[in-house]
Amino acid sequence: MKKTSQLKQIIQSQNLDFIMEAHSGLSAKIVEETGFKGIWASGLSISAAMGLRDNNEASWTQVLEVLEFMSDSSSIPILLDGDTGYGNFNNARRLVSKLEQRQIAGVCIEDKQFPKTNSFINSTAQPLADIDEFCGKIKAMKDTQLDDDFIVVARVEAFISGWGLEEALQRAEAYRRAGADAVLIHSKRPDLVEIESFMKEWGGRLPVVIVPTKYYSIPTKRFQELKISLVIWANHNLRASIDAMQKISSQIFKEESLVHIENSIASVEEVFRLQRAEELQAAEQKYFPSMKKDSGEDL
Ligand code: SPV
Ligand code: MG
Repeated sequence: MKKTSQLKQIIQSQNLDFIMEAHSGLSAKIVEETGFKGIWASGLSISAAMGLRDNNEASWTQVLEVLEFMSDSSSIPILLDGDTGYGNFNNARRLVSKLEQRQIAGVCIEDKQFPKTNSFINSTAQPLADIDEFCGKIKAMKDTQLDDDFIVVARVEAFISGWGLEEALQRAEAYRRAGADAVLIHSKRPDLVEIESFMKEWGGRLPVVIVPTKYYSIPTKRFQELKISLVIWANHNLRASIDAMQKISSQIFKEESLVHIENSIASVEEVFRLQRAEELQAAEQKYFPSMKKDSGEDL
């Protein structure tokens, strides 16, 4: 099945599904190997991995380049966190074309203004997009996609920006009418109050996607009961790797030795495995007959 159709099925199925954050070719591969059905190409994580802020400091083509590595190293669908679409309707529709060319299965855009700021930084100071303008963007994106199954998720930031249920519902309904395939309702509360109130009134008009970063303590069963379609574990590979890198750097710095760390980290062989080094060795035997089996480095 095409990656787009896989993502569409994940979002439209009655089951609660989960996609996991990745921010590089390597992390995308790890997410797939773990068993996840899909990948969240997180704007926060991709920018952080570049050493940048989540404020559109990375250009959209730099993000595309990372996506290309992610898409090449995995075979499950990728949903891009497309921020605000990197500009107006014209930039957003060009983004769709470029994503389709790279076999990215869908994109999520949020109703804020370019350049955006992460939803958990000074969130009430962040102006929302004009509803009509955002609807035009969704329409332009849906009109541009060549593959009918390419997914556009409309992310509602009303709760994040301090607005209430009425604003969230009005926006979600407008985005549904504009052609969005699903809505992402974002909340920064540690509880489910906003999500619950939205789900009650929404009544399943379109599949709903959530990002429980701030309400991490809520049991997943509650999301199922509310008939959420898709949960995004949005930044946990990035955060895990930051923690691991800080610890290992600090230990090696202090000990000026590798004696105590070698067995606590991935082996070099594991790096080679993830890079598919064996495939190249086999290809060399096939396409480069003069290559002696035992020449070169030991792998
Ligand atoms: C991201 O992963 O970049 C997101 C989700 O947009 S959040 O950071 O929760 O806003
Ligand atoms: Mg983001």
